[in-house]
Amino acid sequence: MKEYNVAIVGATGVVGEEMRKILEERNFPVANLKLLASARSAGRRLTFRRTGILVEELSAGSFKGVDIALFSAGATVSREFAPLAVKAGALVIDNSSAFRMEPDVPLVVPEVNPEKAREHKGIIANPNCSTIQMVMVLKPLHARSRIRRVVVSTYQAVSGTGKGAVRELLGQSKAVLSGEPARVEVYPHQIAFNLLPHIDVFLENAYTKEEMKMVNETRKIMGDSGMRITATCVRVPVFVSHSESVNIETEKKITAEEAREILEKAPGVEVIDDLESCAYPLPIFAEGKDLCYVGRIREDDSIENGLNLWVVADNLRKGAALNAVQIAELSIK
Ligand code: 3JN
Repeated sequence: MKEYNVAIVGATGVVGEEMRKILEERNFPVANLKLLASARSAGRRLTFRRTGILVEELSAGSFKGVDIALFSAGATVSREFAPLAVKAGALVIDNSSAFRMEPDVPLVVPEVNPEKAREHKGIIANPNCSTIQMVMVLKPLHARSRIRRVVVSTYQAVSGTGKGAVRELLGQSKAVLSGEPARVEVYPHQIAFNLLPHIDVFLENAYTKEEMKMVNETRKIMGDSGMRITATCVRVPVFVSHSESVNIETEKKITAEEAREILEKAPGVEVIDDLESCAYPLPIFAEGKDLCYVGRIREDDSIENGLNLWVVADNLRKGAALNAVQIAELSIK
């Protein structure tokens, strides 16, 4: 079997670490793994297949001999270094928002639009975590009857912000429980025992950038520019896994029973929906798992063809690193 030289850019971040784990878990055919990070993290040693690998400082010359570069170091780094990686002959799979909406960059969720991965010109974009888990359940329902409108509210874990936010939730929780003042550094307000209707920056239309990412990316992935979508993104004091309340309106009626049957057959999706035993998707259950979990499937009687769904997935795995590695798997098939 052919093996590939793989690089992870942002190797010491929460998503970069998960990428390294997933490449190993899924036995991706790696010949050589290069771990790249900022000068601050360079020099650390991380393990891959029981071997220590030295983290190198990312530079313009980092991509010589690299076949596949997984980027998870933010949009600024991607904008600067992804074109250099492409020029050096690598396929870039980029987890940032830098290229997602560019017309000649495919935005791919392998269970949803795998065919788009073939159309790349060197860069394939990984969608935002909240978008990925939503389209995983929208797509199979849309295939039954076109979705006209989506109203989504998210409940996003702090790991989506990175390691500093994980430390902040932990530190603030301990402080509050000990009756001490909570130090606020990462978010504009205390996140422990609180929630913040504010993810990424505010835009001129009063939505946040995270909310507009969900709107625009979903339309692109679903291939339906006329789909009406509105989002409210909320940060909650959960460490891992994003949850979403998703309300949809379809052109033709899909009953709750039909929706359950469709979702039970959907790739990468598992239905957890047993009210008698209080079984529904939970963030602490989804953590470390690869599927998107959906439950609380019920008809919205306030409109003619409405459904309500509750969707939960590990934001670092299916929402980021796993989806990127699945794209890499698609690209070498
Ligand atoms: O906050 C979350 O839960 C997800 C965060 C995603 C994120 C954070 C900073 C910059 C992104 C993203 O993936 O869209 C970006 C970005 O690349 O713009």
